[in-house]
Amino acid sequence: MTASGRLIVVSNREPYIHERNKKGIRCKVPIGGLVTALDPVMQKAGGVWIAWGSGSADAETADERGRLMVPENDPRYTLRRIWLDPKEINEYYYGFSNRIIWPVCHLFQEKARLETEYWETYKEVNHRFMEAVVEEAGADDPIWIQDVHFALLPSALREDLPNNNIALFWHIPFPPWETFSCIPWRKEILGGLLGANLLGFHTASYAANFLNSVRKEFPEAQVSASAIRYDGRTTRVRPYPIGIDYAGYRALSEKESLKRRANQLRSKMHVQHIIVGVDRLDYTKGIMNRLLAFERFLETHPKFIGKVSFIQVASPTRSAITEYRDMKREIEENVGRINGRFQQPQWTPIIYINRSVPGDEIMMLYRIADVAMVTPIIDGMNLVAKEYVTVNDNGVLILSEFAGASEEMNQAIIVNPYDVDSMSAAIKKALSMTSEERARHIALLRGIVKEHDIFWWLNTFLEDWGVELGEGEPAELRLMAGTEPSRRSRP
Ligand code: GDG
Repeated sequence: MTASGRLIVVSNREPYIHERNKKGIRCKVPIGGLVTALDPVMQKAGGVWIAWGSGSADAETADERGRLMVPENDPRYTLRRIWLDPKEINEYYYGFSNRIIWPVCHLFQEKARLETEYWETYKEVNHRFMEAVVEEAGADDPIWIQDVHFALLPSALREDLPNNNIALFWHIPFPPWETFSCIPWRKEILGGLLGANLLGFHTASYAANFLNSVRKEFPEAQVSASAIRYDGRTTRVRPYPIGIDYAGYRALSEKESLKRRANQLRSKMHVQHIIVGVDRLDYTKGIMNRLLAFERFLETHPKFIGKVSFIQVASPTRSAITEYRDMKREIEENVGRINGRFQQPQWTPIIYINRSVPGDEIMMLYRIADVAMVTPIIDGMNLVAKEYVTVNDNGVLILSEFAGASEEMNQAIIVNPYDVDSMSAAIKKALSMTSEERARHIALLRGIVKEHDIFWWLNTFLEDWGVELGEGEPAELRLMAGTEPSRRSRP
């Protein structure tokens, strides 16, 4: 492996968002697996992260080219923000990414809105990002593109950067060709991806689905079990199951203040058992069926009435999209119905939290929950499953067989998220396990998460990619080399 230049990361969501409110400007770290996973990597490696500047105070906290150093209190790398207008946001992000690629890749074809304007704007925005990458990248800089928002970027970059090492990681499932092919622009999307030297997916089956789609759409390509030779270029295609910052989560979970607050919360709840679910409020996450399974459990095991509460964090996401608003209404109606059916003056069956909860409170919920239900209908990986077993010392994980995480974490209680009865039985099983059984269960799962943490994922990916990252130059040196300090305006 040879030493490489600076790492250039491209993603839709930026890792630091500046928002203006009545009190002034606040810097937020957005929720979601991608930023959770990649920020520690960039903090270690340095480089440039190019992303959509989505915050109301993003422009005033960056320089005239949209650049600033992050994180604010310990600047380690450059964030280059790209500005999108409302039409672009609507058609490229909410439209193409979230109403075409997202539902189709999660096997919800019937939710896909195959609008040509979405495709046209997606192409334009990919072109804009391409220009920014060309401006930022030197000839030796590896370019790591994140996710479905930039499928056209690898090929688009080849005109100006023919020899750069380009990789793309696809964070969601890749469906079978029979499903993917409902997208009219499927060939252009696949062709765009083939500009990369390396394509990563969470699981072997997603990688196999991608390879098979290329076989179907590009019969002239030579496709092996892990590589494609097409148009004079080789693209390697491999599975890399993403992990979490295991040591970081462990350290947090062992903080005395967190333990104390968690114990206080637990004792205030006056129930014997707590079950937790933590998800973005997305139709892929299986929240509705999970609530129905909890209802079925109370119905069939009435001795648990008054003794177990279900805490569901459903953090808001993509609420501009009709399907998300409809699903939210349906879930909230059912929370109300189930609570109305079972509630007692001293006890609430389902505690439903529909806002973004601070990270330390999520940790507390993980710690106090005897059971975590991670039951997506389908999910690329699912980091919540990994976070829970890392933070909790004596709990039980109920995991969907259709979450990418179930490939590695098959010692969890594995369920079919469509099957409400079997999920209800899984709750019974989890709540009946002895403390020793639970301790063994969690230790086994934790071992897997520890072994395949985010740094394992990163190192395995980089090694296959042939990229070696330095420790990152000190921030001062990079400032001298041309990055303007951000113009902070504070009231
Ligand atoms: C994609 C793929 C893949 C959630 N609510 C709150 C909150 N969270 C945090 C969790 C976890 C993350 O967000 C969600 O992780 P997922 O893995 O479920 O991610 P997606 O956003 O669906 O992302 C997924 C991932 O990419 C990585 O490749 O695993 O399959 O769909 O970290 O803890 N965090 C806080 N408040 C909340 O209310 N603080």
